[in-house]
Amino acid sequence: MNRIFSGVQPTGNPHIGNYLGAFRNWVALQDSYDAIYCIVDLHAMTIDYDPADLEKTRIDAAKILLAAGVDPDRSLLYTQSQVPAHAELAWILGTMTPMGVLNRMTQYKDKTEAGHASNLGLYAYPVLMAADILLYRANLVPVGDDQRQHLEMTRDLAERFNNRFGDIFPIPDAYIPETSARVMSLQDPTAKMSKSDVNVKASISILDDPDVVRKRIKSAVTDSDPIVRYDTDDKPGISNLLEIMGACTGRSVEDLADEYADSGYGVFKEAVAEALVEELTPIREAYKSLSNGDVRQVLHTSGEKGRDLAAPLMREVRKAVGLKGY
Ligand code: AQP
Repeated sequence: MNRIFSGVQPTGNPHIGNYLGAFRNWVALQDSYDAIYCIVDLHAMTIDYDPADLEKTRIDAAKILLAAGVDPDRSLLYTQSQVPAHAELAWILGTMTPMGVLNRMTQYKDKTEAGHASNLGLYAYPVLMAADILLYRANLVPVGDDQRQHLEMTRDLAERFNNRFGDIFPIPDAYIPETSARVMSLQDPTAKMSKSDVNVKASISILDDPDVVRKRIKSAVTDSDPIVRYDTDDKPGISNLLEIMGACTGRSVEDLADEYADSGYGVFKEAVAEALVEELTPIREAYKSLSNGDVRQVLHTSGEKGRDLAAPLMREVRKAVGLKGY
């Protein structure tokens, strides 16, 4: 069976962008792939954080994934720091990453411009992400559109490594969904929805109550032309809502735009909110039924399996780069 790998940062409340762009596909792909999902806590340390919060956000992220349908009997779900080989492989890959390649990565620029302190970890974030993926010889990486550039770099690093040291890594493909690959902020539909957005009205958390979901959709920024139409350039707010509703109902944005074209924004927004409430309610209910103890047990068991899976690959890598053990 081919393998998939993907990760989420425990940096706050996961939002509907994370769910529609990534988590939902993680759940669906478990049927046909050997799946490894990771709470990437080493990545979360690249921006300012409180150590006391990290435990809560790690458990919460794992609990949300289990509630959304990640099945620990079929997939691994653990935290990145449980498998030290992620960091070791990142170092080795870092030694063959040209500075020019890292300078072109937009995430570092975006984060530092948004006020996050610059540090080596944040700058080298894409190298650690490449290590996460390559460590398990993943063939496919289901992610949102914002990770496209990092995936390209991962492919490039795998090729560089293979060319120099022998064919060790498969070249992984990105799996980016056709709709909702970039769910936009509800307050600025030209920017992606993000956990780190300080404006609470900009996003909807996966665990938000139905009333909060309805309020957020009602206050979503749109435009003054009352026609519901899919046009990401002229009507980014309405297009974003159409994509959200399309992802929740399985209907195309064109079909939805036809149905709601003349119904007015109020009626359309109510329909979007109800579709979202229907999609999120089972996850919220399942989340409530899981205990922190259950989640820790899953992480513990999966972490052990992750270390066992990574060990033979790291032996091969060390030997290939000239670090054979004694
Ligand atoms: N808006 C989004 N639309 C679709 N997919 C998204 N993803 C993230 N945002 C969207 C995908 O979710 C997975 C986990 O990503 P993450 O943990 O990096 O989430 P984030 O929301 O990007 O996190 P932060 O902490 O808020 O970071 P910034 O500030 O960079 O946005 C990934 O597959 C991602 O593609």
